[in-house]
Amino acid sequence: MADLLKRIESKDVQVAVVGLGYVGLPLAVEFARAGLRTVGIDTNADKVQKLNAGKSYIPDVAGKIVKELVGDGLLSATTDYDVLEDVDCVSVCVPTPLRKTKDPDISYILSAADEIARTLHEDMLIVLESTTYPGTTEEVFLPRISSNNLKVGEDVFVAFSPERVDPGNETWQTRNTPKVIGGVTARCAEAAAALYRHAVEEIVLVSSATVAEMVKLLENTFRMVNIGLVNEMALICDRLGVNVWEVVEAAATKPFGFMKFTPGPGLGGHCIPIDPLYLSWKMKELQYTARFIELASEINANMPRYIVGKITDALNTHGKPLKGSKVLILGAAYKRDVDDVRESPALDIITLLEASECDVSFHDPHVPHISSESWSLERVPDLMAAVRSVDCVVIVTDHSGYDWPGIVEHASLIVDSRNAVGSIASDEGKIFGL
Ligand code: SAJ
Repeated sequence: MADLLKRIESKDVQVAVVGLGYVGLPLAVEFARAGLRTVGIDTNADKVQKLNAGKSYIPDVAGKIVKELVGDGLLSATTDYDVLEDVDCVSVCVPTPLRKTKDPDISYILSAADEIARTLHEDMLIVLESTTYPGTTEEVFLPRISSNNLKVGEDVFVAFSPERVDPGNETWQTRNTPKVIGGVTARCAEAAAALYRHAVEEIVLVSSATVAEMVKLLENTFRMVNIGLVNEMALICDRLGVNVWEVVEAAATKPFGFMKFTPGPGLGGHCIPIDPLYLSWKMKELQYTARFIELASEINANMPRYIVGKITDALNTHGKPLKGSKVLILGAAYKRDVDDVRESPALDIITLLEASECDVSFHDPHVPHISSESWSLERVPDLMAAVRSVDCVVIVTDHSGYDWPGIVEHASLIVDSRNAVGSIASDEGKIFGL
């Protein structure tokens, strides 16, 4: 341990990051920028090739920095896990999706653990970053990587440190976002903290890996439940004939005891809709029902259907049935100014519209193509021509690149599931808000 700690502090270690996605690539870059020789491992040969060519494929990571670090020999990538035989510290940043049954899928964690087990050696630090249910690190990951002759806390060191990446956030990035770390033992935490101090400005040590796993789940459950609450307020305000956006904006003037969340077409991304379900799934094993999580998940999951109801009502005011009407969806990504469509409510809205034999098209400045099991769409090539030609324009994601005044002027009917148009247009009867 003393030797590893000394080598970490003097940067005389080889670091690896497994999983070069929106979490792993920024982390690998920060380790390399700190002067640590860092190798990224990913099963996607295309990502590996791009990184070794000095290119970034993650919008939040500047290609210029990747090029410099690769050129300086501080950063490289490979698909070959054998490199772990010469690696001292490895961070695991692989996806943790849900299965179709809504159960956790930790298969990526397990396959990374198997590769680490195969290459495990003395004085190795392993940090799991992937969001997962409480107990994974100590009950699943640790036994999977352990070997009989290497004792955790003495010969090998294991910790959990949740990723806190907010894609597209230009203020809070990997280096300046406080990093929570919980070790399987105190010495594990000490080793992980020594490593991460090179990459992040603030370390927050907690007493165990399970506490660290729970910290992340509280963070994301907090968001899911509050988004579910404000979406339910939207349903309530709709029945009262009150503008929910006006209510939210006015409530947000309270300088204490309130945090603003905004209603929307549903809950997208590969984190917020998913991570809390890891917790509710685990609690079922312990005969406990996490009711807030299940209720919020249900409300958020039903928002696309509510939006389709609004589209139906709007077309009805123009004497048009949903069937056969032309509807243009603006913004397919799951949130503003990103190119990611995972769990995007836009896909659910399109699926529902397609089921009603509506003629659906879409535009998104960041997304050229979208598909699901039953349909596949290319982005319309001429946005304003499409806006003029359709029966209804539906705003799902209000990307900052759109010319909202121009769209409002030329659209015959608009359903706004975000507040972009609401903040611009005053033309009653043409715009249906959430
Ligand atoms: N959304 C609303 N209303 C809101 C806020 C968000 O409808 O008031 C929707 C968004 O449109 C999006 C979804 O919820 O579809 C998720 O939004 P998000 O802002 O949480 O976006 P993510 O999932 O990219 O990023 C989050 C991080 N976001 C913030 O902290 C602001 C954070 O929760 C996690 O660090 C990250 O996921 C993660 O990786 O867990």
